[in-house]
Amino acid sequence: MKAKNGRILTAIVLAAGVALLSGCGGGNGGDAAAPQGEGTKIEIKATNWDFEPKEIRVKQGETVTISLVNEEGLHNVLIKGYNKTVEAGKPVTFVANKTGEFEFVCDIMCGAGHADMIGKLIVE
Ligand SMILES: [Cu+2]
Repeated sequence: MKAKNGRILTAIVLAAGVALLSGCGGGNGGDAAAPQGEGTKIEIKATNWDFEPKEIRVKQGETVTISLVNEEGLHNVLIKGYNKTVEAGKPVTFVANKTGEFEFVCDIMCGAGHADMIGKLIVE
């Protein structure tokens, strides 16, 4: 009788242990659109009043990290269609999941040539 009770107790302890382990491991599904790491790094340099490069080409599904360096003046980069705003010193990482051509512009009133600051993100 004693031995049988002991075995039941062992079974309960084991079951509890398994439940605890499986509870810890799961739930790591993740969002398919969430970027994995930094991906392709692209640095845009802004001057009065231009971007360099003005054209960026990436592949659909590619993870890209876009950063901005203001070499002259105060600018940012707004990528239309992706709705991403990159400020100097604050890189933005996203998955280029939509194909097409997306204009990027300066979204800070930076002076006379503000409207000329236009570039293109091409996702193919
Ligand atoms: Cu501007």
